[in-house]
Amino acid sequence: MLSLLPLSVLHFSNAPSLHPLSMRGKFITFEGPEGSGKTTQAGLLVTRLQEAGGEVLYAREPGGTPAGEAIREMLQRDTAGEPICPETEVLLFAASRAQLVRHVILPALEAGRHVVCDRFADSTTAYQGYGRGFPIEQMLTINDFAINGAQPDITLLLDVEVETGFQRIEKRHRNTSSTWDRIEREARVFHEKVRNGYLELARRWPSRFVIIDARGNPETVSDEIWSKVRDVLD
Ligand code: T5A
Repeated sequence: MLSLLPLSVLHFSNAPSLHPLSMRGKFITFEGPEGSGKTTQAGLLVTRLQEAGGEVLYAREPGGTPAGEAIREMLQRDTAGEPICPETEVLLFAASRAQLVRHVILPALEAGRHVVCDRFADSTTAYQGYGRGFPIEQMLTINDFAINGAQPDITLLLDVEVETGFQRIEKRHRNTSSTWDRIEREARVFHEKVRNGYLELARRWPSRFVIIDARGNPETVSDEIWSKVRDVLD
């Protein structure tokens, strides 16, 4: 859900400019289980980065390009007209990502913009790898092919109990009359595996991942995120 951000997935605050490699923008990704507050926090971070004088681009996954948004519809809303098999699901997420990286993320970073991405490759490892049970190393190989070297400088893992996340989503569905999407409808045990998978990934790459306790109010969580992101900007 894009609650705090304009419908457009692109967030250019100024005209494009070219920078040497040393001036590349920072690539910041948000990860976490359903309802952990990624979209809320991504919006708050974009504002803080802009207030600090940065040019920032916001993107989300799946989606963020015309092709990616079409894939998103298929994945979220079952628009394919047939059940999506798990292998196809992996490849569709990867296809959306490959397009986003090449058409949006890498050009923005090379132009000196920071990129804030609402989910990225770790989502595939967590959901399709740990959640669905595909071999983790296979997921990592597919991710590497899709991301073309675009590794995040920092990954903010918003960690919250599955139950808490679902209470938030439930409330949002009640307030906005929206409906549960295909992956939200998965059993709680699937979402527990996803959460634990994320924590495993954070143990595997401690220099890239930062675990954020996402149970607090949005302002407290945002302050903690900002203190971690500032370390990367310096
Ligand atoms: N997926 C995605 C895969 O399976 N594999 C992949 O490779 C990729 C990329 C994407 C789905 O696709 C799956 C994962 C997902 O199931 P999505 O619609 O983009 O679907 O869903 P999510 O990314 O999960 O986004 P959500 O909107 O569901 O959750 P967020 O972004 O974590 O939470 P947010 O900020 O929208 O907040 C949810 C609600 O909680 C409130 C908000 O106001 C909102 O109503 N809230 C808080 N309430 C209390 N305290 C706080 N601190 C709060 N922060 C937010």
